[in-house]
Amino acid sequence: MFCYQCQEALNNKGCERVGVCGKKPETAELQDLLIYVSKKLSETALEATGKGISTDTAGELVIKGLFYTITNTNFDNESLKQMIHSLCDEKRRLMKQVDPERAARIPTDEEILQKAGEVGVLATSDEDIRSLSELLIYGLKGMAAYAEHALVLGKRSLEVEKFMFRALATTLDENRDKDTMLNLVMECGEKGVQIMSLLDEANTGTYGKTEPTEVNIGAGKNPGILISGHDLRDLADLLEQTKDSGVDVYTHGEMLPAHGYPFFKKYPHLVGNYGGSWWQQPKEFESFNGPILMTTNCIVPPRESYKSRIFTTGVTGYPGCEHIPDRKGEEMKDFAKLIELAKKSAPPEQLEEGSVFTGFGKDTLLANKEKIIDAVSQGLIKRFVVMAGCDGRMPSRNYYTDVADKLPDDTIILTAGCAKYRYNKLPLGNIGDFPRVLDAGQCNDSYSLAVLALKLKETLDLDDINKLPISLDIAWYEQKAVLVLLALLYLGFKNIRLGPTLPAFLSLNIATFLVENFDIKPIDNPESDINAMMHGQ
Ligand code: SF4
Ligand code: SF3
Repeated sequence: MFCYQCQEALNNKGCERVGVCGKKPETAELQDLLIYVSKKLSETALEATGKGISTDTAGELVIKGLFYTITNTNFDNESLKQMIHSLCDEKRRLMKQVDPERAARIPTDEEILQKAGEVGVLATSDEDIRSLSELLIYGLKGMAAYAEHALVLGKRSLEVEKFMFRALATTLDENRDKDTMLNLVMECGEKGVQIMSLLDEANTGTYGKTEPTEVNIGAGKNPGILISGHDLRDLADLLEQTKDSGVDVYTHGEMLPAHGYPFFKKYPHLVGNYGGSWWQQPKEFESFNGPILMTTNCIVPPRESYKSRIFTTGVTGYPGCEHIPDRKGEEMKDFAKLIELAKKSAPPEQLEEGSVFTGFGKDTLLANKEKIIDAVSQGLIKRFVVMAGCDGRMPSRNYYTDVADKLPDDTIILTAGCAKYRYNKLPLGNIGDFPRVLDAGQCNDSYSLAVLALKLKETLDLDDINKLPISLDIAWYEQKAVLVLLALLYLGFKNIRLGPTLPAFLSLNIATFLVENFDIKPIDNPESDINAMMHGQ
């Protein structure tokens, strides 16, 4: 195996024997194969779109296939194989319509499975082409995740899907050059903005515009179900089925921002958020005592002591954990097994008490735009620091806690994604009506922060977004953060600090290109970075 797609890649080079995330070699090779068949299906889908043949199913399968391979999403070889079969079947079905003769020559699934181990990252020998291809593929994985969430809520963009087909198909072209790949990487950022905007529309259209909300982080006396990941529709189904059951529902990790949507406030048994970010699962899932539903990444390989309480659903999978099947049409998913188990479980052990704030999505931010501009012109707010992205288990991520803690009192931290858990429980106080940490939501809601910046630029009549008093200090871990980064670059943001380490998949030349053209920089120590950011550097 060889994998270097996340920030934990061993020695910041790559995992070769087993993943730091716990991914085994066979799983890694099946994931590589799933990417490969996604590329092969994309080639055919691209031809099909040229002939006016519907690619709706191919689009859905490529989206799901890529999402399966995001770090900490699916560790289950059987479901990976199933997905590979589904993509191969769809390729045959589409090719029969495109060109029946070529359809007859498509290898069998058995022949394709034998390619596992041959089609991974290292199959591309030129280091810079490999680097750009993987940068593109990881961006596409992030795009697939957001497209999948939008699809669940009935929204899709055929334009984005067509781009995914074209980009994936290009990575199969042995003659692809650096310029072609660079252009696709930039276009990936553009389509990233589109897909995050579509997801925002899907989320706010279905569950209402987010509003500032205080979320309890303590534990109650009833047994509970913990729901983790990013899928809001799973939360809606779960809340409906647990109504009046005596079982409380707690959000975990990236589900915390759900509390900001008006729709979920009608459920009094959605009582709070339990625990911190994904990597603290072993300790926190142990003490939760009740069933836990993983709707998307991030799954940490569970300990035997609580494994029987973990349920996967959607794109997630873990061998030995029960998988809740997809909903049929407009029906709800059936969470009866979790509810039954919850009723027999002890209530969660209290880990902490107090509350955190969320719900500062684009609608709240834009509604407060004039107030924000006033606070800046009166000198009450000197600078905004965007600390969006992911959390992770490396101790070097204490940097983000230190930066939040040491930033001057006249700064506001804008956040989205699970990076917030490094500082959202610190007593950082308020500036006027605003808490000093404004949480826009999940990682995809970084879009809200970008929209705020674009609107401020417009209102203040600036010719460059980088003239705003905003600094970006982004934390990354998995591939959705790669898409968010590409989207920010597309929107013209420069001078982004990226940590805790620069990606292992950037070759020296590509890293140099990004540094020279976009002023991307690694993080340094909190004091010097704060000093530089306060001077707009
Ligand atoms: Fe290693 Fe990250 Fe790949 Fe897991 S996802 S194998 S930790 S690089
Ligand atoms: Fe977190 Fe996994 Fe990235 Fe959605 S839940 S931000 S790491």
